[in-house]
Amino acid sequence: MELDERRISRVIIERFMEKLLDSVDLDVAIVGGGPAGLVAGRDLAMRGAKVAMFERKLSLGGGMWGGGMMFNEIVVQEEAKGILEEVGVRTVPQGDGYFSADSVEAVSTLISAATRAGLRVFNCVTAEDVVMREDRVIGLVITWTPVEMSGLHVDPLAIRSRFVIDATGHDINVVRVVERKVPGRLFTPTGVAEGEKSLWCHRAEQLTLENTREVFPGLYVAGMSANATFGGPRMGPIFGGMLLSGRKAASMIWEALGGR
Ligand code: 48F
Repeated sequence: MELDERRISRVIIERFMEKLLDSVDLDVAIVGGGPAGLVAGRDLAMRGAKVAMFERKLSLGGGMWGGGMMFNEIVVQEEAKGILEEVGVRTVPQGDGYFSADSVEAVSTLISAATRAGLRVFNCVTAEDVVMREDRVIGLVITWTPVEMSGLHVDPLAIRSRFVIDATGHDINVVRVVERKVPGRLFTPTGVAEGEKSLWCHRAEQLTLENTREVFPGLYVAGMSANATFGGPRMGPIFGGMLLSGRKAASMIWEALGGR
């Protein structure tokens, strides 16, 4: 068989367009492909939700690749290790309820599990705004990250989604947009994002889970985003809270979708 460059291009273009066209109308749009977004995406896809993830970088995984200070090992606590193990990540007991995992194995396996469950992924795509109707988030405004980076004057595209998850980590990029556009209306005590507090590992892990919830009609926060929105502390390179938060966001949204 003689390879034909045109055929290769056609396959790529057609397959990508199919994916993109089928993602213009979603049950759930997840912004950010770190550990929280990946677990939420896998859980929702496993249940049968139509769910897509938009990640601004070329690779998914967010802050998990680098372990702690580029030592590529992560720590999880007893309650969360099951999430790693159920996708096939090997964990190593370290005594007293601490478990470690290789961060590269953890990220690559979570990505694989999420995509194989049916999560559609659009990498190199930045969510720059939300679509809003009568005070409810009903979708995302997306653009290619290189367009955003280069400052080209190109209009974005919009997609609809019944729910959006801000899993953008410390930056809470989606929450910040909503805060700017409808000031004082977030479901936080002050109506605005409280901002993340300095490191307190134990409290942060508890609060990440508690803070995983709807922050504006149609918009949920998961992972570090939850603490940055509701004023919880950061936790450093322990990742159990991220995994459990992604799972909680998926369960809440699945219920809000009617659990079908
Ligand atoms: O930061 P990130 O890994 O978020 P997470 O899932 O996990 C946090 C931990 O990694 C770590 C921690 C635990 O110890 O505190 O920081 O809560 O992943 C967030 C992802 O969102 C992407 C970003 O590139 C990263 O991969 N992202 C941020 N803003 C946008 C975005 C945006 N506007 N559009 C698309 N992706």
